[in-house]
Amino acid sequence: MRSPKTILLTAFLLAIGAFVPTVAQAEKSLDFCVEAIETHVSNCFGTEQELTAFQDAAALTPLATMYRDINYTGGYRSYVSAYGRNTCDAPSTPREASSGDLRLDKFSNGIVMDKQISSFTIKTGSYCFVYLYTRPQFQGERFVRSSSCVNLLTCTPGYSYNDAASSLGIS
Ligand SMILES: [Ca+2]
Repeated sequence: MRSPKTILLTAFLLAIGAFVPTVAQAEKSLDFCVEAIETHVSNCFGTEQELTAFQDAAALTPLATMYRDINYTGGYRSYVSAYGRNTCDAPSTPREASSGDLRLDKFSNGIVMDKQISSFTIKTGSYCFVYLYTRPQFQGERFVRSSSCVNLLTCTPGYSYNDAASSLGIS
């Protein structure tokens, strides 16, 4: 018997499938992405308008967004729950959202994310935490925060994690 989660995931994947032809037809660079935090499935588009339309159609609210520059500017990459949740469930899933190697991920402006993140937002009331690691595969120094950080040069006392993250988790 299928669990409610399985049914929800199936519905989500079907919703994604409806957009696949759009992606396949586009010849421009598809760097406007939203990534499902549990499955690591990314949906990428050529413009912010296409990305926003996709998120709206699937009723997706990003739980966290990473930005290349401070003040939530520059290129960005957003992360959502594949199950349509508006909250994180860290107690049962320690690292439900993750990117073990940011050299493989790009911001919306096409720039590789590794050692470039300078600010991030966490959806208010989501109970999500962002974990930044200075080395790939969740190794090295770790920075943890439960609220948005407008400037990684200043929101860490002592040691700056600006332009330092090589992997990240959200939970
Ligand atoms: Ca940066």
